[in-house]
Amino acid sequence: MAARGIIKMTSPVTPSPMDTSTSYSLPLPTTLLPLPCRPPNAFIQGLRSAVLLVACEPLRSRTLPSQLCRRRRTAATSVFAGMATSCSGKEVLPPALTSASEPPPLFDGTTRLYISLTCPFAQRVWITRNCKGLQDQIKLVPIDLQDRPDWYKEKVYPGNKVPALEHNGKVIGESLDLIKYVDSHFDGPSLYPEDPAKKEFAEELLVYVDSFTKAVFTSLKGGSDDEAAAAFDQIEEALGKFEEGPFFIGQFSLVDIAYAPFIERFQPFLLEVKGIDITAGRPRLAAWIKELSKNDAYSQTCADPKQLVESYKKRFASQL
Ligand SMILES: N[C@@H](CCC(=O)N[C@@H](CS)C(=O)NCC(=O)O)C(=O)O
Repeated sequence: MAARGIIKMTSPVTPSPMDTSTSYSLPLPTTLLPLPCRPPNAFIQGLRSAVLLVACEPLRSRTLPSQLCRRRRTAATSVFAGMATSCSGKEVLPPALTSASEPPPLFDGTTRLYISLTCPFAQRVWITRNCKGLQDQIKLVPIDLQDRPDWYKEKVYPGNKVPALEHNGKVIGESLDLIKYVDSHFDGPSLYPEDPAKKEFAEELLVYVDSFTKAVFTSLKGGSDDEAAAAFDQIEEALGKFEEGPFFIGQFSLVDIAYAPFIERFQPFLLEVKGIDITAGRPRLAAWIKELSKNDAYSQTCADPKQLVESYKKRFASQL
């Protein structure tokens, strides 16, 4: 572990069960639409606005090129500075594919990222793709996990989970491997530190993330709240390692991406259901969440917090 011994390592865990909330879908092509600045986590609201804007076709065609340019400029400069201030359009996604859907033309040279719109693991890779400005190079293919097409397991990914990435004639899975893969195999700003001390700490935090989520899930499944509190305390401590903050290794990186989708879910659920404010007494975590919410690459992927809470209520109903 780190020189300061921030993270206590525990044994690796098995993957968390899938997020069972409903997938969102819109019968629209993948494209970027101009939208005004919106508060983070307004996914549903954003989709509604997107539908309205589709009706405004002239506005869309007039504004689209500059939106794309802004993304590319951001990607070519600094993720942290660029993403934190960017307020570009919301990407409208194609409908989730179901058992009734035909497979896409597999291995035709298109790079496809298979996701579920409610899966935190898939969200990691989706954020990475957005941060690197790869919206045009990596096509998102949402899958309806509740009504999964047979061809997904048979022809795409035998692991039958999301995320999976179809690239260069092969398909690979596992979100933590994939965020590194996307970072190192595609253009765009590097999301991994070169500085050896930061790199070492980043590795430790990427190993720790499963233990962190396991500790919180254990408490959600009826375990003691202390276990989750200790896990959040470790995050608070880790966020203090590099003073330039507010991100784990100072600058926004894959580490933030690995934790963000889970904290996005834990925070509103713990607040609503257990009355626990995870940011109370944890100013660095509060600052991290605040700064992250300004990151357009991330907020593009956020789900409606109310829907996330409802999904977790169903999932942990027997423990509530
Ligand atoms: N360890 C995997 C976990 C992926 C995962 O569990 N994905 C869920 C959705 S959130 C899934 O596809 N579940 C389908 C299933 O288990 O059948 C990763 O990090 O990518």
